[in-house]
Amino acid sequence: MEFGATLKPRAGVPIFVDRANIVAALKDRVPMSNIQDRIAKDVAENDVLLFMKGTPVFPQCGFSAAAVGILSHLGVKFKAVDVLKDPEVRQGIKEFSNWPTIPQLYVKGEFVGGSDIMKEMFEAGELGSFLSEKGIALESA
Ligand SMILES: N[C@@H](CCC(=O)N[C@@H](CS)C(=O)NCC(=O)O)C(=O)O
Repeated sequence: MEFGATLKPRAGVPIFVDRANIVAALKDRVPMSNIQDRIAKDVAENDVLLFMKGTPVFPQCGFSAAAVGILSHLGVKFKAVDVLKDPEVRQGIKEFSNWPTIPQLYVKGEFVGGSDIMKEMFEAGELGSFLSEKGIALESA
């Protein structure tokens, strides 16, 4: 049977089989991609990506606030993902990196660490140079 065909079921009521309606109906039942694929895509598409709780303007956790503070101090443009908006992302990101906590910083597809690692690198002057080596622009530099 071809999409767009008109069926005549026994009751005699024609049913129009429309591809768009079938896709829309299936979308709710079949995930377009799993959470790991979604995370991998986001990590691949954003040079500096921070998974955090809350937003850069309203962080919902001190560790996330510290991560944002460090990146902002360095003048790094970054994309933030609020894991509190989606429990699947909150769990999925831990499995993606095999790291149990949030925040999580990714640079050019590479997992860098959480807020403690960011703080240590920043205090040692290593985070700025790491970002520069990766080709990330630092507005404060
Ligand atoms: N030592 C961690 C601190 C982060 C942390 O402990 N995060 C906790 C509380 S915000 C967490 O993500 N817990 C798991 C969860 O809430 O899903 C780091 O360096 O980032």
